[in-house]
Amino acid sequence: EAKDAARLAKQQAVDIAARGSKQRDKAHIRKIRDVHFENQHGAYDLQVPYTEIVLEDTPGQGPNEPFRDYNTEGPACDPKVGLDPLRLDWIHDRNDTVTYTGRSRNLADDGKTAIKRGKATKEWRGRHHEPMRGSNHPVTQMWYARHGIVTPEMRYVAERERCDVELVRNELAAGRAVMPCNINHPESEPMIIGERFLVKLNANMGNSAVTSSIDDEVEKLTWATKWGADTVMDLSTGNDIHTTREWILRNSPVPIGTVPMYQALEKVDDDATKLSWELFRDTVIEQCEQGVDYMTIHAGVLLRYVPLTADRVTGIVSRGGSIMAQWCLQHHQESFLYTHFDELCEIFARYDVAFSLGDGLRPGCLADANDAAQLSELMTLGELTQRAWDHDVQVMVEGPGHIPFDTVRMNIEMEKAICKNAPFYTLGPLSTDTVPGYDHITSAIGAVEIARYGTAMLCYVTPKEHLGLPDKDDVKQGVIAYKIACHAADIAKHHPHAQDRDLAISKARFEFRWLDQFNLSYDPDTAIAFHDETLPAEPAKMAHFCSMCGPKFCSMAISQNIRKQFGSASQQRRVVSQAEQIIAGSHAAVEATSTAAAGATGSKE
Ligand code: IRN
Ligand code: FE2
Repeated sequence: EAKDAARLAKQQAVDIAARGSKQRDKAHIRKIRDVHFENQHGAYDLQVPYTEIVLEDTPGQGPNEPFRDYNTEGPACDPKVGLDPLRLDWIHDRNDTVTYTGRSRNLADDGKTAIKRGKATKEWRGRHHEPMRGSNHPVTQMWYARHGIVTPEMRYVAERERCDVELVRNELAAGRAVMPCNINHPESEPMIIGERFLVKLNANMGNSAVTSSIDDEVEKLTWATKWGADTVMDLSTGNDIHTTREWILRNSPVPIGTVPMYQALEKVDDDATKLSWELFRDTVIEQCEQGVDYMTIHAGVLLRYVPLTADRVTGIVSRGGSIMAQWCLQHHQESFLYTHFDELCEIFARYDVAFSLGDGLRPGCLADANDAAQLSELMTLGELTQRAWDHDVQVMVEGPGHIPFDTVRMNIEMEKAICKNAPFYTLGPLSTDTVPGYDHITSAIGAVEIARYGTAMLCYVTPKEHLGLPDKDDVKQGVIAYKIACHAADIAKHHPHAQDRDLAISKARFEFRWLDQFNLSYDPDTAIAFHDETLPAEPAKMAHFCSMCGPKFCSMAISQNIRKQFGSASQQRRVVSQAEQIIAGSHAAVEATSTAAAGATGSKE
């Protein structure tokens, strides 16, 4: 009997969840805004996606405007076909690249003209772009920005961010923002990371089992972007690493990041001593050709910094950082990432890959925070930032880790000073080490603080951090926790329009427009499910109460009644000002009495 009850409860939960996501899909309408744009290279119709959240009428007052939301989901597609290469024409029209077939490095006989405007998916598959020989300038958005060229990519993000395109160009030129968009990932929708723009969130995809299918991989990606991930890092290791990444890239509307060191280590059977610059370089080029948009490079882990971690409680907690530290010690040599950094810049400049300078010596616990190892590495990252900029290569800088809350602000301010305002990209930071199982929360607390003072992108942490590989639900929990952190920071920064959503949902709440309240949530499914646990009947979606306080004690219902009784706002204000006069009058009377009393006794207060 107990088993039956449990089964029934489970079925009910499933039904409610299904109803929730159906409700969400009905109200969240994907839309396209057509933006006409011309520059020296051509004329374009940019189709910029956004979501419209349809709202109900306010009873007695009329319709409510749909709410416009930022959307990273991209158009849905068949994973085996992949997305349309939206940026292909933009890239070709710049006339600074050529198209090669496959990895054979043969120039496609028909060159770029073979790919017809508009219907390029099939033709694009199996090819990649290289800068044109003879055109000796970097093909990076930073180079274009610095040369006064406004690209379709810049115009596209200006539309998404609802800001002036000149702000976009200016921030890119100054290095205060990055737009990771490899010329070999034309399927991606341009997205910008910088302090002056909406705070972004990255979701990491974990190891993929050898058996996982193309659909599983794409499913994980779409799941993360459905809940609002702005970029995804593919941290897969294992035999199928190249193929897995191919599926992800061809289906990803968001920028994709990797840590190429993981694949390099795979190639030498996990023996860090066997790593070499040549092997690493070839791995990087392989990923550049595939279309990876940004790469974590732990080039700040120098030989002389490694001993600084000897007395730490948790040593080196970065995977990439520990691999490099091991190599440096075993070879008694400076890191090849550091000694060959300029060559890396030259490679990145050829594909417009952005650096994410890794924090290989980030603190792994509060006790190790802000120590000599962490700060020495940061100084080196500052130096490398400038070197990348000298090559017109885009850079962001990775940051901690675990740090006490009161030192969070200091961390972003140090990064800005040392790395000349290059965008900061942080892992949380976790504000305490004490709650495994809840590290999406311990870290989201630190994340809001670091973002409000200027961190441009937050790397999510899931509830499984320190415990195991996150599953689908953990990914969702992590993304939602970080959506909250990003949004709270946007509001704290007084970012234009940031608070609009709060106003819309609060009005809906006060007016008992339950469906609107659900649909305006970052997670409508959970909101509906929680509401329906106690009041599943359809009429409850219009009721002037919920099961929290019941019908008689709903403060919002009482407030509405007050309005009805005392009428308009001006009437209410009159009542209040009368009350204030009465209060002021009585204060005066009290004062007069006490002054008289004081006078009588001669005391002076
Ligand atoms: C972000 C900020 N600091 C570290 N991260 C992310 O951590 C980084 O982008 C990557 O996705 C992940 C793992 O990096 P390590 O452990 O190799 O440094
Ligand atoms: Fe940790």
